Amino acid sequence: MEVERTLLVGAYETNEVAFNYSMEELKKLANSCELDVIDVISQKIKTITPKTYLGSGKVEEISEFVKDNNIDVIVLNDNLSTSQIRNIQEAVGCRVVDRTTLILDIFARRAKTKEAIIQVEIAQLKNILSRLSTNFNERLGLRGPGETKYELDRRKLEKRLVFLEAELKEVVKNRQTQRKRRKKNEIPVVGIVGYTNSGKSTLLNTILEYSVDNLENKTVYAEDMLFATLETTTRHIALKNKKSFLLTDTVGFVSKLPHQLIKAFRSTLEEITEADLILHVIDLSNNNYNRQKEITENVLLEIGVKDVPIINVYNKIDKFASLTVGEGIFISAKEKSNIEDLINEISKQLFKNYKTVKMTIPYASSTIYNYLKENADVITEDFRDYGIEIIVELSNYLYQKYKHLLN
Ligand SMILES: Nc1nc2c(ncn2[C@@H]2O[C@H](COP(=O)(O)OP(=O)(O)OP(=O)(O)O)[C@@H](O)[C@H]2O)c(=O)[nH]1
Ligand SMILES: [Mg+2]
Repeated sequence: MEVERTLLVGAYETNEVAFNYSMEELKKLANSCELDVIDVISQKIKTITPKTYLGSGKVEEISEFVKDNNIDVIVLNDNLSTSQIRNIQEAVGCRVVDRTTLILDIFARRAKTKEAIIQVEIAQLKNILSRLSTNFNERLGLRGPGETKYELDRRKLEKRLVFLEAELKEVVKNRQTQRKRRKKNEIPVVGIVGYTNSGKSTLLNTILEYSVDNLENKTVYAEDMLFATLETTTRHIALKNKKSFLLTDTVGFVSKLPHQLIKAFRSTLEEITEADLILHVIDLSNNNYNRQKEITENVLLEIGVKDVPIINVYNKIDKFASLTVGEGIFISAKEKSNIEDLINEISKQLFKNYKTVKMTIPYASSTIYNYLKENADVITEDFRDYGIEIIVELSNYLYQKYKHLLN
């Protein structure tokens, strides 16, 4: 495929620092889409021009640049209305896409599992439909045949949307059954969240190395690119003392994440809302980490995370020296620094309700003894005439199950 020559265009009203950062990020997003960024045009504006977003002088300048440099596509930093996009397109004479469409495109390229593929197509369809319907309304009464075509297209797309949503439901059902089964076993779930490229998948891989059973524990894909991960992966982490938890890695967040996308990925993100603990990974080496942290916190609220405790995990300390930025654990997932501190903090939070108890197990019930040796931390054991006396640390689940044996 030929690489498209791309021009990035952005405008800002006040905050230049934040704007420059968002343009840098737009460039990374464009690169993730394999667009060849030729140049960047920015403008400080007083007010947005409703018709073309940018002022007419700027639009003319862009139009000339497009001709002189054989630009194939313009990527706008903001999300514009259909008519704005169309007006700019007509003025500059090349394809124009906004940030939402670009992000959806990246997701479409990365999606591999059936669930992710359906979710992305749903978000794309909704994006197109929202544009089509405004288009349709605008044209209503103006032209004859065009409307009928829009109307037909819209029906077709809506039909496809209904079909996909039903299919997604099916796919998701299976995963939910698995989740329920886990819930029954009372293994706590820890969700890793954070801005894209903050090091979530690397952290999952690193914590895996600290797991004492490493049987089915395959590592996940981690790479220096935006949205390397689109699917949710869960791994079992077994600690010493027979304690264990499930660790879940999932899709990252980004500034101005399209709303349709959050909605479409609801089932993927649901795992986070049901987690027992969240690790919020923050990339300290990024100048804008505070803003990224805020954006992540806002998305968490949007997807309905309310009562889940959160540990802030400041990552990439190997690239950043000062550690006085906030409450949390400071690690390098890549260099594997302070991972034990993090695991201790995770344990402290997850297992704070565990009780250390003394119990006597009759010899006739030695299967219980065997079960506890396998599944709980048996601290002392004493073989008496009347049974086995043990001191053991129990989860609430096991405590309820065996409290009749307590001394
Ligand atoms: N220097 C340094 N680089 C790190 C560290 N942790 C992760 N990285 C790098 O950061 C990049 C992104 O890592 P990932 O683990 O893929 O990040 P992610 O949060 O899963 O990203 P997405 O899945 O794309 O949202 C990779 O190039 C990692 O090698 C760290 O502690 N130090
Ligand atoms: Mg990842």
